[in-house]
Amino acid sequence: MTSAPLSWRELETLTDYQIDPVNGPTNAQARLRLFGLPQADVRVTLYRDNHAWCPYCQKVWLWLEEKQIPYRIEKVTMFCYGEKESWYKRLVPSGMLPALELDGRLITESDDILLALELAFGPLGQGMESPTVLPLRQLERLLFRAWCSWLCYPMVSQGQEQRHREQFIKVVNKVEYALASTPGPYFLEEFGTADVIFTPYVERMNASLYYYKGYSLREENPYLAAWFDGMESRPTYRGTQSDFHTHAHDLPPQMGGCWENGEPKMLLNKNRVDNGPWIGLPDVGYPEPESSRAEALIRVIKHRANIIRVNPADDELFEIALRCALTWMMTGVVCVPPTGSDKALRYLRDRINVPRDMSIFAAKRLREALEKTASFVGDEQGPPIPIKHRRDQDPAYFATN
Ligand SMILES: N[C@@H](CCC(=O)N[C@@H](CS)C(=O)NCC(=O)O)C(=O)O
Repeated sequence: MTSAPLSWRELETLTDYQIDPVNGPTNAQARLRLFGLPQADVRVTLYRDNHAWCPYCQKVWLWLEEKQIPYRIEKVTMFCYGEKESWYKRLVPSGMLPALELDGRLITESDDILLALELAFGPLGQGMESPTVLPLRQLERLLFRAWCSWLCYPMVSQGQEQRHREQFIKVVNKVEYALASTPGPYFLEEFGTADVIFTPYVERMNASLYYYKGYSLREENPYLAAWFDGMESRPTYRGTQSDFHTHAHDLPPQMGGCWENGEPKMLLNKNRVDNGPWIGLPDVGYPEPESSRAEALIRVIKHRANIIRVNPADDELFEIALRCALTWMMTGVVCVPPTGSDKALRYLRDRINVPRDMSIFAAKRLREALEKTASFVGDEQGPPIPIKHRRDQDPAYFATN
């Protein structure tokens, strides 16, 4: 049996999800973070990308959140998403992110930023230059290079693909060894800078190798699995964490391309990341919060005018289809959307960005509702996600929050 979709007003009554972006848990929407301290205590401004995607920004972001240093956030557009703000080019002519202002002094380069923050506020666990952290920083760069060599160049033969895979796994084994030599899940006895430094790229490796190579970093390596679990026990990390879908499609323009190996496992993984089911993917290991659907709903309600405007479909048709998907997500009641809206629903399914738009489980529930609702009327995919740029995600089309 099919029903009419709920109105926006009716949908609004189904969510009371709210967080305090300033003093509450780590979140990608905040412009100011105070951790309960007065605004007069703010000495730091972090210039970060609008998409909450930049790995070097994530490193500094996570550090500030862990240390609970009050800070302001200024969001900047990355080149492949749209026009870089002219005020930022005046501040940092290269346009590179992150940058940070500390007591009025501008610092670029994420490692220099962390060093300056340590001087001002003390280290996070063992500091950047400590003899225990330095070799781990080198290991992180070794892992990064082995990952790039495997993922970011077209492989001319099976043999070459195999060699790069083995080379990467060799470095992963060193990482496993380092993690095995500490009593807990982290790189050193206590959580600290070393974990923060590994976080952005290990997260991106987990996503991209699953999708492009059929290799599951988190599932195939017990110590890295425990490290991911340890990281996910921290609300700071959860607030910065992305999902496989976002990374798989944001990485190619940033890295200059990601190459699939075409193996059966890879093809299965890719299909699952693109078309679901998203619940159960090894991009997250902690249990789903009860609020995930309510969070997804409030985010769509807040941005619905822009979401409808940027969708390539007719506004009226898509508006009804979107309410059908949200009705199903919140109530389980099936509403068949208008004919031809399958493509439009999948366009949005493919453009939910984690954590920019919502947290990982909220995004999974919304993707699921959009896919399910689209499947009632057809199997047409939306326009393909570009791989050379992501101007389909230009923040200029959206409200800034
Ligand atoms: N070595 C720099 C690298 C920073 C970097 O590569 N940033 C990229 C984003 S991940 C960037 O800002 N690119 C310019 C852009 O995409 O707009 C650091 O550690 O801060």
